Amino acid sequence: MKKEIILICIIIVLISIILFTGVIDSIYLNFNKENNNLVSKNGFLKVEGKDLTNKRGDTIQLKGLSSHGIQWYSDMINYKNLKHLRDEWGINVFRIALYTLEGGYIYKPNLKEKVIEIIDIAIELNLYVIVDWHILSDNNPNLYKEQAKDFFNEISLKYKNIPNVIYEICNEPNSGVSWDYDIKPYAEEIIPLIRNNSKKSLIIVGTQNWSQDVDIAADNPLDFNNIVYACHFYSGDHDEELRKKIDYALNKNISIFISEWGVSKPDGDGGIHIEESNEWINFLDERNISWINWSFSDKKESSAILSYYNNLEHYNIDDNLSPAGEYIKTIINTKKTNNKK
Ligand code: DCB
Repeated sequence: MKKEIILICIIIVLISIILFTGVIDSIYLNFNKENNNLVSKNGFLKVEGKDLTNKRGDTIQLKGLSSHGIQWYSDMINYKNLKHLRDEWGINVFRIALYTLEGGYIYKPNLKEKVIEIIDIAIELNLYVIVDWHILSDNNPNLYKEQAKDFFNEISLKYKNIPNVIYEICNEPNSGVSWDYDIKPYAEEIIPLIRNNSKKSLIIVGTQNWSQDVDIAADNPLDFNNIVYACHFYSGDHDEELRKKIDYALNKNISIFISEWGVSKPDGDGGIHIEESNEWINFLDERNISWINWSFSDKKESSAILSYYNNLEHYNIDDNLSPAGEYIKTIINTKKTNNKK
């Protein structure tokens, strides 16, 4: 008799264990499903006045990381790490910086294959992904306009009607290049070409003065829908004065997107500036402005998120964060990420 009771007790305990772990399992699956569904649920992003919204018109704020130049720092951009950044950091977007010069696409057109590889990973992970035509020392986007046209034509045809893919057509025009006479006419050629292939795609347009003079763009905006204007800042130098330009632009009802910012000085180095970064993040969160941090790389400079990367199979990026990386991880994680919408 005693033996039977003990046996029954053991069976009950076993059944409870199975049931209980099953419940845990399904909670876990549900949580993961939420994250896995990001782009399927939100679809093509749309611009409504100054707001970025999902396909149903709910506002959405993207937060994520930018690569460094993929001609130099691409080892760390793989499925495992992007999945980790999505699931553990809560990023919902990744930016691919395709430099034109400095050993970039103009010299190495096969970098396009790398871009495609990363886009495909992002699509598999249900993340938004930005294809950034990273002009910099070529300060005028018209310098390599023909190459830009071919590139964007090809990519937007390949990813025709895929909502994950966002196009950033000129990173940072600079050195006296003007919005009215250089950048706007360039955009007026590139945008129709992308939209002809993929009519709902969101497009980010760089602005004059290293993508800072969004006030000038706001005074003479593009005549297309679903356009966001890039504003870039580095907390080591940029402050209230630049935030005022953003508010000016928002008051003119154009949409601003921080497609690149860093905790450092504008050269990517020079220490991390946490206090000013906090000012910026509060400002952006209050206005639901999307942001992308520079950079997901292990370059020895303050803005890089990784301190060291050794490319081992079992490498864990969280064990190798720089001070910038530690900071960025907390600010992506702790604020509303809108992944739920
Ligand atoms: C931007 C660029 C980006 C650059 C970062 C940080 O440049 F879009 O490519 O990244 O901001 O400077 C840096 C890397 C460095 C690298 C350098 C050249 O972090 O490792 O050596 O690119 O490839 C800005 C942004 C703002 C300003 C100036 C620059 N500004 N800039 O306000 O004056 O000189 O590159």
